[in-house]
Amino acid sequence: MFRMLSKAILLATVIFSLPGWSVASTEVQATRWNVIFILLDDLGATDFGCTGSRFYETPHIDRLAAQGMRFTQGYAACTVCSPTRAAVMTGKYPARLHITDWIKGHVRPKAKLRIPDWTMYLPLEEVTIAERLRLAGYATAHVGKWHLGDPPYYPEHQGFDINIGGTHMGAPGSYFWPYGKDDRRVPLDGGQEGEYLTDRLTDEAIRFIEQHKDRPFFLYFAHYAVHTPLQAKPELVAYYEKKLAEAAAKGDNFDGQQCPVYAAMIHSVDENMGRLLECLDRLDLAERTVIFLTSDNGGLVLPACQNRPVTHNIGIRAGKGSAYEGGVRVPWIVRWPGVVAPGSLCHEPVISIDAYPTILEITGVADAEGHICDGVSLVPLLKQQGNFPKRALYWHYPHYHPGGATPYSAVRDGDWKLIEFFEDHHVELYNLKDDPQESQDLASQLPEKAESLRRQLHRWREEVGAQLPTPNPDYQPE
Ligand SMILES: [Ca+2]
Repeated sequence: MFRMLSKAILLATVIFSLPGWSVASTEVQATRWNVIFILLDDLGATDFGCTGSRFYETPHIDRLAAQGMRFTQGYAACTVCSPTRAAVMTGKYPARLHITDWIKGHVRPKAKLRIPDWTMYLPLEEVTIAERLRLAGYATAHVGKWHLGDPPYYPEHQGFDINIGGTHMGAPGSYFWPYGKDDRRVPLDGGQEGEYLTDRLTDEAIRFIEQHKDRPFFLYFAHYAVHTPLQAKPELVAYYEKKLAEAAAKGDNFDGQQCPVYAAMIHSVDENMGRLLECLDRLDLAERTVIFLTSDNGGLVLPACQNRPVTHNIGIRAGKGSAYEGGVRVPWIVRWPGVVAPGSLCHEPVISIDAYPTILEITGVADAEGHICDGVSLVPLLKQQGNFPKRALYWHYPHYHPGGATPYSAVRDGDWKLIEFFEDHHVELYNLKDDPQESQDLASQLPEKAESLRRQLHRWREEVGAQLPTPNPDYQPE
C-alpha cells in the first residue's frame, strides 16, 4: 500500500512540476498524507490501558497503539498547558518563546522569587505548523482547546481555516451543554440538554473530515478532557464506582488510580477515539492518515476528587505542576499506516517540540526560511532506521505552581536527569534507568556529573534566551 502511495506521490510530483500544473493539483493533493494531531489535556503517562492502567478502560486507544508505535519515554515540553501547546505549534522550546506558564499563570507576590515578565500569548510572527501546511494546500482545522492568548491570537489568526471551540480558556465552565457561562463558556452553538463536550468536539472533528475527505487536511484536535472540572456521564461514573468498589472488596486499589469520574472522562475520550477511527475507515481515509496522540502535561495528582487524587502516575514521581517525571511524562502514540510497524515500541525520549518537524517531514512540506526549530523529526524512529541524533531534552519553568513546583530548570541527557531549583540553587540528580521514581538524589555522590549537567543546562538557557526569576523585594517567608 505504502509503495503504491509513494509512486502516486512521485507521479503527482512530476505532474506538479510540469507547466499547467494547476490542472493536476487536485491529484497531487489527493495523494498526500492527512495529519490528525490529538492533544489531550492533563492526561497522565499511565492513564491508558496500553500504558499501564488497570482501572481506566481504553480499548480504542490501545488498538491505535497496537496499529502504530508507542513511545515509552514520551514527554511534554512543560508541566502545564499553554507552553506545551505553543511548543507543538512552533517546534520551539517554551523557554525560547518566553511562554513558560499556563495563561494567565499563577501569582505569588510574597514568594522568595519574582517571576519574569513572560509572554501570555503566541505572537502572530511565530510560524505555526498550521501556517506551513495551509500554505502547502492543506485544509486546516482547530477543534477544542487553544489556550494561547486572547482573541487577536486565536487559531483563525495562526494558520487554521476553522476554529471550533478554541478560546483563551484553559478549561470549560462545564463539560455539559451549554458548556459554562459567560467568559467560561466554550463557544459551541446548537447543542442540547445533556450533550457532552467530548462527544460534541468529536462530532465537529468528524464533520470537518467528511467535508475535506478529498483534499489533504490537518486536524489539530485538542480535547478539553481530561482537565478539571471533573464531570462525566452519570452511567459511566456509576460503572467505574462499581468497578472500584468490587476491586476494593478484594483489596485491590488499582495502583492508586481511584477516581470514578476521571475514569469516566477517559472512557468518553476513548469511545470518541473509536468514533474517529470508524469515520476514517468509513471514508477510506485510514490508509492515508497519520494520527498522533499525546498529552500536554502529566496527570493531576492533587486530591480534587472528593479528597482522593485525580489520578496516579504509576511508577513515576509526582504529577502536573512538578519538576519530576510525573509532571512531564505523557503518552506518545503515532499510527502511520504502511510505514510504522504495528505494535512497535520506541524507548528514545521524545517531546512536544518534535511534532512540528515530524509533521513537516511526513507531509513533505518545507519549513519557513530561517525558522528556528528546537525539535527533531521522529521519522527515523518511526521508520526504525536507527539514525536518530543524540540529544538532550530541557525544561524551564521559572514559576510557582499550586501543584508544588517552585521555579526550576531541568535537563535529561541519556539516563541522567538534573533539576536545578532557583530558590536556593540546589540541584538534584537522578538516573532514570536505575531509579525511574526519582527517589535517590545522586547530586552529592556524583558532584562532577551534576556539575557538568548544570553547566550544560546553563548553556542551553543562554542559547534559547530563557528568562530567569529574580529575588523578590516583597518576599515574606510564610
Ligand atoms: Ca494541561
